[in-house]
Amino acid sequence: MTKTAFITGATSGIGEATAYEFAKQGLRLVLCGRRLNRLETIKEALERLTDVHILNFDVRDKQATQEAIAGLPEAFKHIDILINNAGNAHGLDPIQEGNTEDWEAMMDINVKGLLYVSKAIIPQMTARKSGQIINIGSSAGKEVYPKGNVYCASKHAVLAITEGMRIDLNPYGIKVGAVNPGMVETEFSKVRFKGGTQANTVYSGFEALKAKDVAEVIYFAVSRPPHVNIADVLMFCTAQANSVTVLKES
Ligand code: NDP
Ligand code: 8X3
Repeated sequence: MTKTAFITGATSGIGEATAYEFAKQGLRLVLCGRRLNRLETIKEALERLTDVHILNFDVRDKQATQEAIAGLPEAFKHIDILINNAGNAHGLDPIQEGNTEDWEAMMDINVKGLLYVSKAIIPQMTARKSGQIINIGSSAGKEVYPKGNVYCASKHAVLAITEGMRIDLNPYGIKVGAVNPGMVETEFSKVRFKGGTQANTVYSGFEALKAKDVAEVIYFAVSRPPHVNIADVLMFCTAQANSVTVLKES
């Protein structure tokens, strides 16, 4: 039977690339994000390959999240795979200079939003005793780097939530894992620096991961046989050794 995958943050970057990768493999898709025009364009492109439904909501809004998922049409209600990807960094400041609105955005989207989406979808997985959840963490969830403070905290939380989910959902046979990339060239830095010029140099002088590189690993995880769960993946581009060690051309 064709599986249905629910991807948050599918309007750009890793989420969009995952949608393309899954569509190529024939998975039915529910794609989410706040930018409706992007969702519509992606749906139009992918409908040649698979069935696609789009949901336009902000993961910070608990009620909108619950209602969007509860209102899914019959053909898309049965969700086999949840990819919790929506998220971003907001700002890169030492803690003493941090902006509280940036802090709230990161905790509300990366942590609470992931929980709201999961809460709305997990009950059908426990009822069926099957399903798979992949949370997109980060190398920033494994180590803290200068000025990363609250973004790193949000991704450490994603890792803790992933481990907690894996334990609590173990009796139900639900697979839970995290894919944790290092630097990926997406809209991420444009969002982090609010469109400022700092974003222009983040990926210069080396070849960062592409969104497709991460999407391929996510597809690998969801295409394993029933007895195999990819629990945790840390992936970097070759030039990156950890959060602060990146070999750049001078
Ligand atoms: P992008 O900025 O390209 O994509 C972020 C996605 O999240 C967009 O589709 C955006 O959609 C969605 N999103 C953001 N805020 C909300 C919200 N409040 N409600 C619903 N959707 C939202 O960045 P990436 O693809 O790089 O990021 C995807 C994930 O990967 C994030 O969790 C990020 O932390 C993680 N990551 C990124 C790395 C990188 O270097 N790029 C490295 C490691 C992890 P829209 O704006 O339309 O709502
Ligand atoms: C994104 C990677 O190093 O910019 O999660 O935090 S990093």
